[in-house]
Amino acid sequence: MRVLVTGGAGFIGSNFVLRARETRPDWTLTVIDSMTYAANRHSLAPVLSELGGDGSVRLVEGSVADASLVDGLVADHDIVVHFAAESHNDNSLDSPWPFVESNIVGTFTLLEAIRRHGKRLHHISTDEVYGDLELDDPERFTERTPVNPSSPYSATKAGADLLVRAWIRSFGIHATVSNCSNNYGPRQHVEKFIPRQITNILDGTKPKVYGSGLNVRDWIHVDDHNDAVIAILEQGRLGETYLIGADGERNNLEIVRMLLEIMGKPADGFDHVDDRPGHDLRYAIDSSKLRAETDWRPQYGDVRAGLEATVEWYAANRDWWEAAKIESERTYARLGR
Ligand code: TDX
Repeated sequence: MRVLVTGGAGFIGSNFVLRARETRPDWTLTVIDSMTYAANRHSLAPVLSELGGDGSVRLVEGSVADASLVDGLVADHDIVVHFAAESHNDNSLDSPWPFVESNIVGTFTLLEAIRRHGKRLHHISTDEVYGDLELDDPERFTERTPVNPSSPYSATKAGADLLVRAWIRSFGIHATVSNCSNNYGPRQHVEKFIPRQITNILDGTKPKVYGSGLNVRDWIHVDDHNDAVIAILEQGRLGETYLIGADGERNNLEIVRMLLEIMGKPADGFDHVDDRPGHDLRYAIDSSKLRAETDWRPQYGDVRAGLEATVEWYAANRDWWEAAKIESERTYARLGR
């Protein structure tokens, strides 16, 4: 099977490429990535010949919103796994247009190529499209929860999801959608919560918690997410949406205290900073449908074990993150967070 991975030099996409290389050696993988600040060629080092890797993956630099480039690539592959997106909420509050362009125009461009060439699409999305839950709400998000996004980022992801659903219904394209909860793991950009705090501690700076820190996220290790995507590709029903989650609900204070403890620092060694405008309170995923229809089960049952491995990765890979850290903290200083 020839698989085109959009956004394959980003966090989840690059981990998907490495995971698929390991578990599906018969697949041919091509990456298209616009190589924005959020991408890192070195994430793909084991598979890129120019970085001393085995040369098993081709990296094409370009945007998913580039219709002629996308048309040629889609024509040459059997399936497209669409990770490419602008993904950081804080950036979408500061500058929303790149989110509309990548997430909405990019997904539209891909859908049109998929329709022309009769290929299969798997569209990667987020639980944020459903808005947020109260802390004490007994319900979790399911595939039937109505979309209700809060931020420019989540609105563009909800828009993209709806485009995919419309192309399935109106044009009969072969596609599936997955909405996953918060990912963590190696190769995540240091602007995100967990790597920002790990690298702060490694740099001798205190972690920065927005507002009260009582906001809850449903954490999943990136390899568990990508194994679920592979399960949907192989066992999912065309036209369906699947929610991916690993029952990893923790509030931000619990995560920061766990990181401080893992890294041998006092549990109260963090700062509270200004809250994010419109900050979603809680996300929580019910992944019963995925578990009923595929044999996928998360391998990292325990968030703490996953965090320990992630801390080790950042400690051992300073070269990978150091330059991005300087840029990212410059942006946070400007935003006052
Ligand atoms: O320094 C920080 N301090 C802090 O308290 C940062 C960067 C974040 N936070 C909080 C905000 C959130 O409650 O931590 C939580 C997680 O923040 P992010 O890592 O920015 O993730 P979130 O906004 O929850 O969105 C993430 O999960 C869903 C991804 O960035 C999205 O792309 C994905 O769709």
